[in-house]
Amino acid sequence: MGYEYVPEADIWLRLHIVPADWQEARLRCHLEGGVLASPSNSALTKAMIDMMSSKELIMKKIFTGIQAVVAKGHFMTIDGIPLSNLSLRWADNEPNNANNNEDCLTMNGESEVADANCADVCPFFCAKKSSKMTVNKCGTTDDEYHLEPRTGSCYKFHQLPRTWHQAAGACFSEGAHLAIINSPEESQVLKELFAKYPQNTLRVKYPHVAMIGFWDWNEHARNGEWLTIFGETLAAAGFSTWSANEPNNAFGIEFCGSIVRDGLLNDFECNTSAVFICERERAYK
Ligand SMILES: [Ca+2]
Ligand SMILES: [Ca+2]
Ligand SMILES: [Ca+2]
Repeated sequence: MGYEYVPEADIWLRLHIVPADWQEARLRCHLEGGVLASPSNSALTKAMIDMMSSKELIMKKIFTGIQAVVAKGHFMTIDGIPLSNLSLRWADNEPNNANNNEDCLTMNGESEVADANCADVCPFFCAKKSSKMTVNKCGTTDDEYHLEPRTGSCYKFHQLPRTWHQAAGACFSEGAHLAIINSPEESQVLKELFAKYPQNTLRVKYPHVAMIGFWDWNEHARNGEWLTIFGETLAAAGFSTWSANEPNNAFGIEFCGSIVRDGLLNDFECNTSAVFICERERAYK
């Protein structure tokens, strides 16, 4: 999963080289079951600097998990440690709160911090505590994945609603993918999984919808080119049975794939949050 163990800090650390804005960085770490990392002790700071150096990021800045959430200049880590408790050095001429819009903290390769615009994009680190790292039979440390003998895949039902693209990212960050139905039997498996979460237990606007891994690749042309996230047609993937009166492209904005309670396919709005199902094939890493 890209994490390296840092024994001196007893923590797992992952460097994300592809830059993201601060909110996105925080979300990405959260989806991985970690937090946006901060240089909160000298061992961790050293490990971060070493990893930046090995990836030739030493000249660049990374986002830390330190933000001024409540009031200007009152910086604290995501887990609530105030900046004043950390022994960090400001870079020259920092903090300057440029344009009165610098509420997120970056760190450079010399472990100097600066305030920066949260909408800038920077590489970042995610950190995970060392405890939850026992691998189960789904090949993951996440015990919400359960092996289904009928398909040989593991599935996780996400009750916390997300948009389709966020859901796809959440599955990928778990070493999985939004579920793809490869047989009528797998449709039945997902139907039974969905039934374990009855409508009245889900806090979501559309509790009859669970997003899965297909979408309209030609959404702007609106010609209904439904492919799996790996680019196969539904027929080639092994299942293409739509629910009654679907796809209906309701309101002209349904370009993402889901199932409904009968386990059959439905088109759904990409930008509306819904529950979703991730699939981990044991061969898939
Ligand atoms: Ca600044
Ligand atoms: Ca599948
Ligand atoms: Ca629909």
